[in-house]
Amino acid sequence: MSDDKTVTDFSEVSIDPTAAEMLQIAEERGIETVFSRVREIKPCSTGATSGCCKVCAMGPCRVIGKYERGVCGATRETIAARNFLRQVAAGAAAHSDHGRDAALALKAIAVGEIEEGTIADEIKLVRVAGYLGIDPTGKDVMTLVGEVADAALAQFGQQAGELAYVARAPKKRQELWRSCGVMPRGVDREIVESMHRTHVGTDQNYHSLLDGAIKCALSDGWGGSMLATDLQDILYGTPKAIRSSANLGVLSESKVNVVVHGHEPLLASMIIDATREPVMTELAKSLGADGINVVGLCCTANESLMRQGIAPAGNMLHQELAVLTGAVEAMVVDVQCIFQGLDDVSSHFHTMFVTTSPKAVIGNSLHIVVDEHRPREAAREIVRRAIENFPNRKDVHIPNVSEPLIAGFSHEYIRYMLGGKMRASLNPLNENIVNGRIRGVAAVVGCSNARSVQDFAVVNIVRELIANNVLVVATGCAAITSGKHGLLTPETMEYAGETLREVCETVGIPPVLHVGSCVDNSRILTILADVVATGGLGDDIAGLPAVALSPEWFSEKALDIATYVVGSGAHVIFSGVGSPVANSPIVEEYMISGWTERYGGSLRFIKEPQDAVVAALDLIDNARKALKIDVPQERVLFDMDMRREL
Ligand code: NFS
Repeated sequence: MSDDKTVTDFSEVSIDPTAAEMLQIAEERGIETVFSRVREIKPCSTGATSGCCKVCAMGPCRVIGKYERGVCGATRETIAARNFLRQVAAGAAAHSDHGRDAALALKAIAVGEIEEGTIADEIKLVRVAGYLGIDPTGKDVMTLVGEVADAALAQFGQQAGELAYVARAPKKRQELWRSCGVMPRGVDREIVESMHRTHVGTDQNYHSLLDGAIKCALSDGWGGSMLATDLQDILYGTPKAIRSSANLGVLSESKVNVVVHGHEPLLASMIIDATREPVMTELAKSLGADGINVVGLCCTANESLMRQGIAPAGNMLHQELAVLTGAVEAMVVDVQCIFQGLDDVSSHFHTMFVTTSPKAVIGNSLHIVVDEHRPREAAREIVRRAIENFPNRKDVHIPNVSEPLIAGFSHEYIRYMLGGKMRASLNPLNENIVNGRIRGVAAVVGCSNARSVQDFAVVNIVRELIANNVLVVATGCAAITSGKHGLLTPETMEYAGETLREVCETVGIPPVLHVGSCVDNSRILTILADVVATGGLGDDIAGLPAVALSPEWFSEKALDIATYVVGSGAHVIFSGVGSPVANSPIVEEYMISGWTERYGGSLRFIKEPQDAVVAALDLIDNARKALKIDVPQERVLFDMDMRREL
């Protein structure tokens, strides 16, 4: 990207044509956005690389250049690893809190606190009860809901032992976690311990700090996030394939537009329900609108797309752009990835900026809490106010751009697609990996970052991977990016390599599968564990021809996800911005070779997308070689004894 602040060729900041269209409006009207500020503010090179330590008041110490230690004697390695662990802990806290909130919502339903509270997937409820060690026999639904909620909540506060969900990982992995001392005990316990370890004068050995990062992240991946996914499926339904479309063109010229943005599905589902009430439609019509249109942003978009087909208006960098259309009556947000800049951009339009979480009040937002105690009432109030705001619209400019997509590929739905209802399984996937038609699997996950050209890296990496016969699963903003650029349809097969295309045509799936939101990266862990259990590809996640890429990462949650994926045995490649631990080449290298040796997975920061693809293909090919499937051969099927052993 050019550093010239006067540049107005907006195609330089995004490959999405809607961005240029909307930023032109921002410039004409003198409205600041993330895209203009990113040109003004240079990142601090000391902070960006972890050269800065600010955990005590003898500093902050800038341990760069000739300095090798901070005032207290902390080395570059300690400082880099300590900062990294703090970031992982923040990410794990944010992600796992979804699981807690979902458990609290279940609990509120069980005790009758939520009016009209319902359970969408009773089959999943029974399965999750099993994971949590609850016998569902003879229990009515609400009793079971209450017990599952209590058991889930107990996972957060558990002080000793092991998280219940680690039993879903391959046996070999569990043993490795025990022997490395990183088996997570309780979700909150590991996050608190991480904050303690990183307090000044506590853990000061980078190996130990980075083991702490693995343990903390595992408590989210195989704890908080996995619980969030499961409990949200129970509450709102387990996703199955669903059609929709993505980009700013999903906003309506003639209807009241309500944008739901943030992360938790409670808000979106309550808003959607409220808009469907006849009284609301009548009110909208009485004020000159054709109805009410709910669209999503960020991971709230993914949650409501997967379950209700709500169209995503865009990924994280689209939040201000949506308001710039002048067509948004209400921007309703809950938690995470919400720019404070939305407050200012909204003030230039009639848009009502509504915050709804007690955890997140932003600037001068209108704060109406939608929590598990009064969700419907609050949602109705927001929708009513949004409708009443419709007559205040002035100039509207909605780009006529959107792409169709298919989403909803939960682990359960992928099994169903591959094996049908009676023989749901991952067998065909494993067979096609073994016979080489599918070279490997890549998870393309994470954010969009204004420091890189919006969407460029994700789109190019996804296209290149499928052209190389790598099946892609996508989550988070990377999934929305894929959708905006038409990569989530069966027609994407035209970009796929010949053998991957054959498989996708036979099974009837696109070569890029939308697997969900960022907490749904836990679905990818479940798929990987199932691939191992299905047989023929080794006895651990480590060694599978699978790799994860986060091409445009920006948040601490992305670092948390990367770390639990590494701890689970897979290789992760981040691109876009540089390594957050680059001030310590020793730590940077340890995350590659040290973690590979210890956990079988690694974390690399490779700035250029094309180099990231080369590295990903190398990692996949090396895994195929080690599994001795680099030449096509028949798969060894596991018999019952071997499966039991697993
Ligand atoms: Ni993930 Fe979702 Fe997007 Fe990144 Fe933010 S919305 S939780 S952090 S930016 S993918």
